[in-house]
Amino acid sequence: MSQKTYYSQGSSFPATKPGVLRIYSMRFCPYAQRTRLVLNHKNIPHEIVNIKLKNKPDWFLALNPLGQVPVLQIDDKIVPESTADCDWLDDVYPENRLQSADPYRRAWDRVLTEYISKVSASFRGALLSNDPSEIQTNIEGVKKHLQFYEDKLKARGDGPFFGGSKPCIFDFMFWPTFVRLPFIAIIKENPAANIDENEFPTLETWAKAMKELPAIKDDGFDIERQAKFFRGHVKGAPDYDMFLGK
Ligand SMILES: N[C@@H](CCC(=O)N[C@@H](CS)C(=O)NCC(=O)O)C(=O)O
Repeated sequence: MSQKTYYSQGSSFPATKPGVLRIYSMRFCPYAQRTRLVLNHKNIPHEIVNIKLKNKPDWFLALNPLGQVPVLQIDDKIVPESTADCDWLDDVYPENRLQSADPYRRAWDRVLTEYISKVSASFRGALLSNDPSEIQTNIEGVKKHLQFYEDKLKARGDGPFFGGSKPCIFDFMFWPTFVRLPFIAIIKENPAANIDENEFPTLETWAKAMKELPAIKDDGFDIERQAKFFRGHVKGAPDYDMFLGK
């Protein structure tokens, strides 16, 4: 199977192979990116099946009635939801452990993960609004939430990562959201909407360290390509095949 093929309604189910881990993904999805990053960081062999989310195959809906990517599958085990996926991967493939052995820290990593929805809500609010004052309020919201993460990371004091000298699951949960923040300025064609990294020096150091991780480098995230996909997506015409093979 080519990892560059997308599967849509009417396609036949690509047969699984015994013992081969598979991720159902979509290249531009931040949640699927979380799971792909963890797979790559932990060097877990896997195959990728890309799904056209606007036109999902029936067999995909049977696998995950929520109809969302990512989903992991190995033999008769199926795990949807990026957070569950990544915890499960970390337990089954313990090399490069990502969950803290300290229960308190582990609990807080989960809290930090939950709070990402606050960043995402303000981010989406800014992206989807055409009202300048609403956009500005949402940009302020993003900044307020970033300040929360800046303070938490600084308080941990053992960075550069939220996991300390090595990344933890939360680092990979947060990255796909964080790395998309320049979208607001790109989509709104307003450089003033850019979030100045200097305002968040601890997060800036974190971002530099994250960019050096092989899993992040290999992922090849490109904000301009992502923005191009997003423009099609909001018009109801996502081009899933965009940049395939490039
Ligand atoms: N809570 C889910 C969210 C996953 C999600 O929203 N995925 C989107 C793509 S980015 C999706 O599959 N949407 C289904 C659709 O567009 O129909 C997770 O963390 O895995």
